[in-house]
Amino acid sequence: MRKATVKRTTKETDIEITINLDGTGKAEISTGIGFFDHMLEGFAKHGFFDLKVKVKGDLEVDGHHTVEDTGIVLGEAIMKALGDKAGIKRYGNFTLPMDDALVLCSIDLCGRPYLGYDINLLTDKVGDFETELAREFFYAVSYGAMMNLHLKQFAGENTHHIIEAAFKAFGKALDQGTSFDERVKGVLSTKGKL
Ligand SMILES: [Mn+2]
Repeated sequence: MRKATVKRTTKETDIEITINLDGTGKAEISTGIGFFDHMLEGFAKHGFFDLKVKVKGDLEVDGHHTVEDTGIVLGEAIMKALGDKAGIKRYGNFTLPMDDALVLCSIDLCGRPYLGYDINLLTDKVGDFETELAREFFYAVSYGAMMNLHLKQFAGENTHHIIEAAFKAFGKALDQGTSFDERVKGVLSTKGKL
């Protein structure tokens, strides 16, 4: 089982995340922001990850530190769980429809951080979640996990649907990139290291 726990405590947030990349989609999420919990549950369910996320953030300020730091710790947990990346497909790609929304997520577990984010959201908030934080989250994940992460929206009018399609597409793409291909000997890189 490729499983890892990462804890991180600052004056702004107190976070503990456990991820099992070879799980079943079981999630226990508590961030204090209902919509963000809903997004992480969708990510775990559709990526078949077991995910425990416990966050105490300074929500009396706003949701920024809570969402950004959860991204950092989730990214670090993904990288730790991946270990030496031997035998994995490395690349993952999924275009996910959700009613009006159509969002592509494409990843490379290459050891280099990069975020491409072409998502246009029409409302400032969904529930208690400030929608500009979606970008902060994915940026933090891409750095924490040292992965290339591209999100591109092809269609969508409903902000809840667009963000949810992005999180689920990320789950599907990460499931693909972290899964094994028996033809891969060592790591899938001409450099010999990922
Ligand atoms: Mn929903």
